[in-house]
Amino acid sequence: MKGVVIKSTGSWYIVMTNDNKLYNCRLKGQFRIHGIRTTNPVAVGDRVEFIKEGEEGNGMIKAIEPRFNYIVRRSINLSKSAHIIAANIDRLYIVASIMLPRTSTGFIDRLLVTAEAYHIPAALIFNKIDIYTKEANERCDQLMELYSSLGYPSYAVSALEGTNVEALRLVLRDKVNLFSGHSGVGKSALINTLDPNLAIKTGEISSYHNKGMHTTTFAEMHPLSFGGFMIDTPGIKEFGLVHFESQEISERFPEFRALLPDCKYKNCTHVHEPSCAVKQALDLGFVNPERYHNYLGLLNDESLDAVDYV
Ligand SMILES: Nc1nc2c(ncn2[C@@H]2O[C@H](COP(=O)(O)OP(=O)(O)OP(=O)(O)O)[C@@H](O)[C@H]2O)c(=O)[nH]1
Ligand SMILES: [Mg+2]
Ligand SMILES: [Zn+2]
Repeated sequence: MKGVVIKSTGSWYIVMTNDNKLYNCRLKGQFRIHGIRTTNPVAVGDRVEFIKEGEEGNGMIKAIEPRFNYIVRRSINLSKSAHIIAANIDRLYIVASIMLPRTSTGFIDRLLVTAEAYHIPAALIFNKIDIYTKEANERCDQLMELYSSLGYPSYAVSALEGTNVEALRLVLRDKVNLFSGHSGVGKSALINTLDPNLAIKTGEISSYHNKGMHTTTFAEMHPLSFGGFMIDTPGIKEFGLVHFESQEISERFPEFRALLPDCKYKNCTHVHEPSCAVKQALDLGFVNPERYHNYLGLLNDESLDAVDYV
């Protein structure tokens, strides 16, 4: 039998087959995934082979199919082991907000670099447009234009009022989608609005900190009634774990990657080198100054190198 892992509850995994049947499965023996040591051998999104065993609806996982991508929570460098959040993701959506809580472009860019590093196509969703002021709306338009131009599809929605949710349904349909972002931006609420059959728990925004309360505590994959899956994840706190080499960071900025062949030095870091095409483009206004600023931040501050899901 074959299926996809939609939930992990410690030593049990809920596996869904093609005909939408659910099985409670255990793992057989030790699993080693090539290349990385993981605290969890099987993650949400993994496609597995299992056999029925024991009571009706129970099974035993025999094999995990090779992943085409995955996203991890722990640094491989620092702790020597990683927690896999999810595997086989068609698109990672960074759910952001201009207000309550505000998402910085520094945070967005760090997450985009991470998605690029794990070879996961990324997109942006600005939620809560129902509460935006005129200035917030302008900022939202500006960021949507910036990120779309870089190849990251961008959407502005309201989970509360359902604005532009239908357009989002069309792109999510029949795909494995992962929502990521700060606590309180409305990841779970948006999934509930997208598919009213779901009733995922949502939280309040702390009135003191204007931040979410970390309501979702583990990644779970929800089958969508209109086809495909939505992986809801816990809100991210910023701090550095995954280390990227300078060269790797510049490769993860698509607009810099495109300009590198025009830099004088093939290993140009676009900081101090003469005849740098990125700095020239920046002076001419073709490279966004905020992106360049965030790039320098990533190069200089290792504590900002990546993100952790807490
Ligand atoms: N005004 C407004 N509030 C929203 C919207 N979407 C979500 N909220 C509210 O924001 C709060 C947080 O929503 P959640 O869905 O729990 O946020 P989350 O991103 O899942 O947070 P974590 O699970 O903690 O990571 C709730 O009080 C929601 O009602 C929206 O479009 N507009
Ligand atoms: Mg949530
Ligand atoms: Zn350069």
